[in-house]
This record gives sequence, structure tokens and C-alpha cells, in this order.
Amino acid sequence: MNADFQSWARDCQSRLETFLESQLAKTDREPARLHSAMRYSVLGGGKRVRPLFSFAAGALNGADAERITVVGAAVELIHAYSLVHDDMPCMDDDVLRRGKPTCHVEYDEATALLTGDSLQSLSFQLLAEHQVADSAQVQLAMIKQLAQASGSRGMAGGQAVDLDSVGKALTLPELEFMHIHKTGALIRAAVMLGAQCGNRLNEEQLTQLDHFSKCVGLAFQVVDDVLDSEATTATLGKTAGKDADNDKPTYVSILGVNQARELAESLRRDAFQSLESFGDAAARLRQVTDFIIQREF
Ligand code: GRG
Repeated sequence: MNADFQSWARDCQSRLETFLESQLAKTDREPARLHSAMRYSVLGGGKRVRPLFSFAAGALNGADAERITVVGAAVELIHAYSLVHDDMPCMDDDVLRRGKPTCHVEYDEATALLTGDSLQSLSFQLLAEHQVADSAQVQLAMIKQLAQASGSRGMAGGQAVDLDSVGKALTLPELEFMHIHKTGALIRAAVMLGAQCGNRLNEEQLTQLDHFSKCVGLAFQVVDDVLDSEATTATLGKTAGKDADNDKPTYVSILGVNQARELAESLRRDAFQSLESFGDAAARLRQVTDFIIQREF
């Protein structure tokens, strides 16, 4: 990763962290244990890939950094809620996340459940109380997009398919359906919401950006599967090898590591092609894409 990208990413991450810190209730506010668990699950960890995509999409059309920070925070709060719930014994049952004990291990199951619920509510509260678009109509449409991306037709639906797939041999299209929803929908929302913070894009540009976001959402998951099979727990900050241990179908179990890597590369090419008409304005989107493809955790 070049120094310019690293410095830009650090700046975005720092803006995001400061904003999230200011919006999460302090731990001296009752119910203190719940507020502490919320802060524990959100602050000081994670790659912040989804907000980086929002910032990069906002760079296409001169979006205001404060607006994108709100949008990035809203998406990251949904992501954090999904991780807290996913780690619970009724789902993936994991003990390690972002290099530390998972929320239900550090606190307790009931607190983890309420933490996820409250992070999700806070996400929509932020989008409702801060101005993130030029018109109320666009802002309302953005709230709807995030709701759809998170719900049964998006992330939660993909998670339902995932839970149902354990021990089953999925075909490649079935695996793709699962991941387009479970992982891809929120990444897509991060890109599309970021772009709507700025000057209006025309329909063709929105369609191209939407195609880009679908490709990178899937590429992110393909790389995640490769890392789960190849990286160590220490590098990932979460338990490695879980998919194979849980007998879960993945891109690696269906295609093998080499072909999975080739698939990620071909999705990257496809994604870049859909950015061509944006020229240099899409430089940050290309960099964040390379960051997720080349990441080691
Ligand atoms: C519980 C409704 C509900 C959904 C859970 C996101 C998710 C759906 C499950 C997480 C399980 C998982 C490992 C999914 C694979 C892709 C993914 C979301 C990885 C974690 O995201 P990163 O790498 O994590 O962006 P950090 O910690 O960097 O934010």
C-alpha cells in the first residue's frame, strides 16, 4: 500500500473513530454495563473497510467529509452489531474477535444480544438526525437502502442461508447468493450511501457504481474465505479455520485456494472496468479495492 493511501485511510479512520466515540453513550450513563459493551464492540478495532468505501465513493463527487463520516459510522455500527450477534453461541459461537474476547464472553449473552440491538438502533438514529444529503428525499432513500441491506433481503437473510448451509454441499451460484447478501449487501450500501452524500450522479453512473460495489462485496468474501483457510488466528484476530471446522461451504472448499484467488482477481478486474468512466475521481475506490484484495487479516 502506498504512503498516500495509508495516510488518507488513517485520516478517514480517525474521523470515524472520533465521531463514533462522541455518539456512543459514555459508560457512566445507565445502563452502564450495556453502554460499556457497546463501546467495547465498536471502538478501537477493525479495519473499517466499509467506511473507507463510503469515503472513497464520496471522493467521486465532492461529498462533504462530515456527511460521509455519519454515513460511514451508520454502516460500521450495523457491521459491529452483526459481528456481536454472529459470535454468539446460537450462531457462530466464537470467543475471539478483533484480537479480544467476543462481547458475550467479556460480558454475557443477554448483554451481547442487547448490544447488537442497540448498535443497530443507533445506526438509524444517526442517519435520521444528521443531514447527510442535499434533499430530505435523498436522505430518506438512503435510510431505506441501509435498512434493506441489513434486513432479511440483505445481511440478515444471508446469515440465515449461511446457518442453514452447514454440512451441505452448495453449488457456486448458491454460495454466491449467500455471500452477496451476508457480506456484499452492506459493502454495497457503504459505497452507494457514500456516493449519495455528494453531488448527484446520473443514472448511468449509479448503475456502474452499483456494479462495482457488487463485485467488491463478493471479492471481499472470496478473500475472507482464503484467509480463513490460510492465515493464523494471531494474524486474523479471530479464530482461523472456522469454516472447515464447522463444515461450512466456502469458495476455498468448492474451488480450492488457487482458483478462489483467481476469482478474486477477476472480480477486481470487473470492478475496475465499471469505474472507467469516472477516471481519476475513482482513484480512492481502486485503492480501497486493492486494500481488501491484498489484505492479510
Ligand atoms: C448476525 C444478522 C447477522 C449477520 C451476521 C457479518 C456477518 C453476518 C457475519 C460475520 C461472519 C463473517 C466472518 C463473515 C465474513 C465476512 C466478514 C463480515 C468478515 C468480518 O469483516 P471485517 O473483516 O472485520 O471487515 P473487521 O473486524 O475488520 O471490521
